[in-house]
Amino acid sequence: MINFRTKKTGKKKIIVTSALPYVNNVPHLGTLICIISADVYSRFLRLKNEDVIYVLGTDEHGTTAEVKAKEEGLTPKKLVDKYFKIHKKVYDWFEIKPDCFGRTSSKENTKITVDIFKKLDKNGYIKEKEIEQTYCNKCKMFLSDRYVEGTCPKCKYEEARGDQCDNCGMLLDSKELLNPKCKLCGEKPVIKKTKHLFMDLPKIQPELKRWIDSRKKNWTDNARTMTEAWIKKGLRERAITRDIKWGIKVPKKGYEKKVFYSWFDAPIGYISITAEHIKNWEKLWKNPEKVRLVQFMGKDNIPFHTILFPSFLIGTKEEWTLMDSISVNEYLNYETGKFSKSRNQGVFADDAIKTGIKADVWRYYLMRQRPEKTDSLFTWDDFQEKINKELVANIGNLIHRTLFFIDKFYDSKIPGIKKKLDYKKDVDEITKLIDEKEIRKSLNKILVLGKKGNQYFQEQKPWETIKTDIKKCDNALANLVGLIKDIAILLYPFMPETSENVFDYFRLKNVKWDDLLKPLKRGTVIKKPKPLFNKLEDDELDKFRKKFSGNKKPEKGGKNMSDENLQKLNLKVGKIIEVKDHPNADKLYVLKVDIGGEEKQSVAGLKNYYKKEELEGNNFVFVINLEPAVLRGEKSEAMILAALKDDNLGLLIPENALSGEKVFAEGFEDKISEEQISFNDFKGLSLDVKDGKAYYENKLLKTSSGKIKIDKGLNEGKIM
Ligand code: B3M
Ligand code: ZN
Repeated sequence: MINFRTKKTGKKKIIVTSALPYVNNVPHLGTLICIISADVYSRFLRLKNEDVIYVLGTDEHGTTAEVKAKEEGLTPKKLVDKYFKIHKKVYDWFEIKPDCFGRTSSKENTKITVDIFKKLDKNGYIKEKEIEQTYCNKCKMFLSDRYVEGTCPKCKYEEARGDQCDNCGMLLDSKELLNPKCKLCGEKPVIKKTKHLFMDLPKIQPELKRWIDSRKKNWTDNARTMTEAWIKKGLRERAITRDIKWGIKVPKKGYEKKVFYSWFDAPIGYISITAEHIKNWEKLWKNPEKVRLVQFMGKDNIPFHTILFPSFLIGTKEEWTLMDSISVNEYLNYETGKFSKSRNQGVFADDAIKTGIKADVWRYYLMRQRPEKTDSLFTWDDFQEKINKELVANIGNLIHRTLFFIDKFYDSKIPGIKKKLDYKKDVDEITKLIDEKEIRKSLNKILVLGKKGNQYFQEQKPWETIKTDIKKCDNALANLVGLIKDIAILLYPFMPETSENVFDYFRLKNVKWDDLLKPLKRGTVIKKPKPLFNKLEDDELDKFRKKFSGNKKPEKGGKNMSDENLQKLNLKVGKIIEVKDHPNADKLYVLKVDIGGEEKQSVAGLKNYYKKEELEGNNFVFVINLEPAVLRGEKSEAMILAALKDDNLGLLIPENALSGEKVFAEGFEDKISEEQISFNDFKGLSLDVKDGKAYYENKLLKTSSGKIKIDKGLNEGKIM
């Protein structure tokens, strides 16, 4: 039934990378999202018979490690050794199987980094510049931003870090801090001049832009938008050296006391980690004709991979394998806020291991909640619901009831098939989605297939036909067994151990993929089935919640995530592409709206308030789950939201957001109902503007890209 294996014909090889995590902490579930995504994707490619090399490792240099080492009273080397071990253990436990695994503090990385630097220098892309920097007279060293603390110039928070204020979030330069203090000795630092090396990005920009333009069609929206914005603004020179000790020494006169910026050598780590394992690494990394590079990362890493890293490689004037496609995930948040080890808030990898819940189940949940287009939320209720309703009641149930039936009524022997069940379309969809790195969606479709299997079981009623129509019963069970095996194959990239268990029932453990894809033989004696997943009970869940939520209560969602806890309005950002006058009404416009690539028509009474050109090309907020209506002969499939006060009307403007993004009440980004609602339901909801901000049921409305502004300066009013 399943056949998506391609023939090996000297096609392209594929390098898959996932961002290299810093090793100064135990990774949390959010960090694992990107790594598991790359693992799922590369397992899928291997299953397809592609030549894939998955590269993973740890990012070990830089200020983050140096600061943490001081905190723990270790040398940076001891610190990264300690956390490297922890990371390695975590990845093994989560069944992450890179082909090459390594560290950026390796000799190989120094060698390749220095080599690339020298070529950049020779080709005139490295500039020397004198800058002013904070210096501690007592410690006799320049202080990188993180080594300075002081009062935030904006919010007056007294413990702001030199690079950022943790209280108001403002990005800072340590020179701007009021009452600056050296983090090491408490002394007030002075400003001194120092030289640094800069990558001449303005000089390489034209060439870089040509490359970006040739590739960006393969990038996720977030990566494309951010990169284009950087290019449009014009690139600036970027320092690639730092005044710290822990890092790769800069091989240039006058720079003996400096090291490379960790974002210079970290991406080069992908190359050196490969080189440590594969002698002919240049055949992979300097072979753009034959090799494709696919990179997974979180959204804060975009410009380093679409601008900096490619510039470093292009500037050598050698032929490197540059990124072909990128997959950027957004953030996973925890129910009581951000993940924080020090506040004992959130689930960290070591905690996850200690819960006793299998790695496969965690992998499943993290990919089901993969923040693909917007941030997503980890909540214990949702975790329980997905385990119990999806793994236990859908997939697990289908597998168990089928195998149990065969065990009990067929003497464990697989019966023969007469008429094959057809689910090729489902399989094609699932594999196409994962090919396109739509990992979450692909997993959703596997669930749909599981549901269809359960329905088929119900319709076929084997418990009756076993007595009344044995041929029909045989056929149903044989089909179900085939379907189960295919589901296990499709699930393999996500849940390898579970799939192996299913293969084992059919005595197919450790057989080659090609053999696994062949139909099951009639008469095969299956092993005695045991349930694959355990239900997660309430009392256990409460225990976890207590343990991992510090003293804070979840922001929402009481016991069960029930319907009343859903955001009933499905709101999205839409871009108006065309405005026409309504043919039969003089106050109405007919709008053509793009909502994340889908075109919808909307009829809106805006003519007295807005000119066409104020609307065209701009983003607004639309309700997309309202019953479609026909207004004076024109259909309306989406409704634009506006605030109204007396005779003034202002539309809701999502700042920085892209068409298609979710608009949600704070805390509800992952609890948005898809169900249609009537206009009467809509009128019953509370939507209003207070202090110039939009609220839905008294919760702030926003997108994961930013705030919702109310146009025309409306400060108060009703939203409709
Ligand atoms: N270590 C940042 C991070 O862990 C950084 C990624 C490096 S990728 C070459 O998010
Ligand atoms: Zn000092």
